[in-house]
Amino acid sequence: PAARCRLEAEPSPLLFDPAATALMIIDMQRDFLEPGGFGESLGNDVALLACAVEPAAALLAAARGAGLLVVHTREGHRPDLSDVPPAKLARGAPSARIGDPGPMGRILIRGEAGHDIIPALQPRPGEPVIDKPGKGAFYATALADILSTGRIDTLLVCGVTTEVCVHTTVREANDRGYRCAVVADACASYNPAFHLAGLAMIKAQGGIFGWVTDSAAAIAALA
Ligand code: C5J
Repeated sequence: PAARCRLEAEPSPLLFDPAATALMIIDMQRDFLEPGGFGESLGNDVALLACAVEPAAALLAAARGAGLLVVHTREGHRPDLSDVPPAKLARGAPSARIGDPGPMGRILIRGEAGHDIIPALQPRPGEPVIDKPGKGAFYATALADILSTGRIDTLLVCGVTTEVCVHTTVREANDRGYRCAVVADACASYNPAFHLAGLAMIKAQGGIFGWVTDSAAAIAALA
């Protein structure tokens, strides 16, 4: 498809066609961003993710305005835990495990309040919501089919956390041939050093598996 927009990014500008570009918002769920959910159960300070909300909301508005396909993802599991690998369930020493009761319902379980996307980034009808059991958005989901049906070749990616679900998804997408630009300030990590390192890894070596940009540049490119 014809490349019509120019995104300022590192390590180089990226030319993209909005009709072939999707915005992917990764796991901006109450379970990760609000107290009492999965993120906090693992010992994290969830306030560290709040900085990504406004940039992601501005990016979402710009993407909708430009007519991009918007794809939301949610990490979570079936109520009977049949899709949780035992190794994931048993990992670490959390204060509450996946499926345990919490103030936002059962931790990381589909249908519970904590599993929902935060109010500022609620999906609109018609926007695909990918429920994923893993860190990457392609594993055990229909994402590949949705992107190929939409004739998508480029992804703008934001969400949480930079070095876990954003990174895994971008690595998977890169191997599948998608050009991925990660929107740095619309991503966040419980560990700010990991956020920076994660972004540095993506754009190193001439953009070894993607590009890094920010919300101002992405919004300007979509205007
Ligand atoms: C994590 C995620 N960190 N969405 N999930 O477990 O990054």
